[in-house]
Amino acid sequence: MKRYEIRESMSKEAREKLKEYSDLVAELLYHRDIDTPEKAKDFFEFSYEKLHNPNLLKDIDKASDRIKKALDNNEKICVFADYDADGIPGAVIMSDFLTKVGCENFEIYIPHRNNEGFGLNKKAVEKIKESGARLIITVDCGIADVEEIDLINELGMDVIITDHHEPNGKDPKAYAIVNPKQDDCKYPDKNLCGSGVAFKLVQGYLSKYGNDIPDGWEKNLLDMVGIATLSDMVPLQGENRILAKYGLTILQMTPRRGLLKLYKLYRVNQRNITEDDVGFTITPRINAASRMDEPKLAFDLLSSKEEVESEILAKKLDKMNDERKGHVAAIIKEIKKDLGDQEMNVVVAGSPKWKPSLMGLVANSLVESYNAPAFIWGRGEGEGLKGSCRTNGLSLLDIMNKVDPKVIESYGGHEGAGGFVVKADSVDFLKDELSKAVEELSKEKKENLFFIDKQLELKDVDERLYKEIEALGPFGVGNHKPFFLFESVTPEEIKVFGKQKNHTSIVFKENRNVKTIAFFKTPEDFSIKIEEGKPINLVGQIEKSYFMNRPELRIKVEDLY
Ligand SMILES: [Mn+2]
Repeated sequence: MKRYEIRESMSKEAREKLKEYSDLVAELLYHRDIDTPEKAKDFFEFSYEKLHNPNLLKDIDKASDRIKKALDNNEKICVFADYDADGIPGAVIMSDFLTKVGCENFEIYIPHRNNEGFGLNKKAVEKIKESGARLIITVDCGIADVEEIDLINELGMDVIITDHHEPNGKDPKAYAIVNPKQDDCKYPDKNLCGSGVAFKLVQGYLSKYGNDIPDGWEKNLLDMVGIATLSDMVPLQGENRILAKYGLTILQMTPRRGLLKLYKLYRVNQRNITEDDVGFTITPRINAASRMDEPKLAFDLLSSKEEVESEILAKKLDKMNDERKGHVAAIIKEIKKDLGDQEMNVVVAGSPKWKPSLMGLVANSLVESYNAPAFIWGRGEGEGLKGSCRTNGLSLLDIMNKVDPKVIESYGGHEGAGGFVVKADSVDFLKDELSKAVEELSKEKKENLFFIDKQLELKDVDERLYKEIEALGPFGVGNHKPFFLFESVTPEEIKVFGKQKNHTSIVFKENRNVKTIAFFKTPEDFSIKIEEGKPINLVGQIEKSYFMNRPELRIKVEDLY
């Protein structure tokens, strides 16, 4: 079971500084390190003008000049974009931009997730050369691809890298590198996602060469920047907070046919689209395309200008997403059958028959089921067995760092989500190695605490309270949706619902107006037995659903204990 702790309340002095806000808002701000009236004012002010000048980015001028030259000489341009829900919207941004500035001679290249993998690769570079391109513009990748970039130069092409990944000491010989994370880049905000950087290049280009383009035209692209910013897990602070907010605003009025089809298919309420609609509905569908071996499909859908075509593409993507779910569910079932319900400190499973692109989703689910880090591998093209890992406590990088490099050949990622490559002849040692590493680290590690933002009374949950909370959004990484504790509340009615009877709804005696919902959980899935009439503690988030056009205030359960 998790251990919960309520964040300490504010001192009198701290409260005094934020006196123009309610107790709740002041406390939520304070725990986000927003502790002065100036910072609070800044936090609540969303103005497009607050975005930094794109010309502060290193090489932006050089990049713009090179694009201009390509347009003037009618050189073919290839946009090479990553296949995920950051790269794909970025490709749409570049495609819209090039079209707008009158370029017809360009192509979009999105690599195959399983066969080509992340970033540039030499075969792709050769193909791009054969297609007649003279200039390559990367989106959301490229900063680490030193050898591929040498090849691009050898083949007589130029490359502009736009990326937001850590440069990790390598120094690719690109024509221009636009990446705020470069040491010598003075750009004040280092946290943009890949699409954010691509958008900045567009802004920079238009500020120099965009005289014929209507002022502010680029704001139309913010729906794509918004999706990418919310999908790519970049902190929603500073510029990203504004981009996410404007992104949602543009998503509310986007004319993109592909998006409208997705909204319709999944009953997303366009006028009230939220960050959760993006995260739970749009992002997984964009990712489904590459996971199921058709990365271009998501790009085609988002950039489609045709009514009939977009309808067909949306249905295809929907089918593909269902297939993806089916594959993932089958793999999870297979693993669970194999492992049974024994206790284990790490879940390890794999098969050369599984697509590496699905392993992250499988690992996610197994972390939940076994309450332990999960390492799941499959095989793509080539020799290596590629896997994904997820965790709920220990840092994955710490774990993999302890494993013999003869077993885990290479790895990358963050504390909570990563990827790794295993040598086929040492895969039998993987489980023991990981288990040993986890055991050692668990000894060193202190207990994992889960912080609750504030304790509330159920009777206080109403529209007014929701409005206060909502004003702090958009929520996501770096600005989480607040968790509240409702202590000793009494279930009056417990129901399971949904086609597969796998969700639970509870009405509590203390506030019958607000429904409490636990998705993908039945009453048996909680660590305690829940019964009508027996008081329990509820940890949850207050939100509003617009499903089927029926606004409904509700509490989403995080845990019952
Ligand atoms: Mn990215």
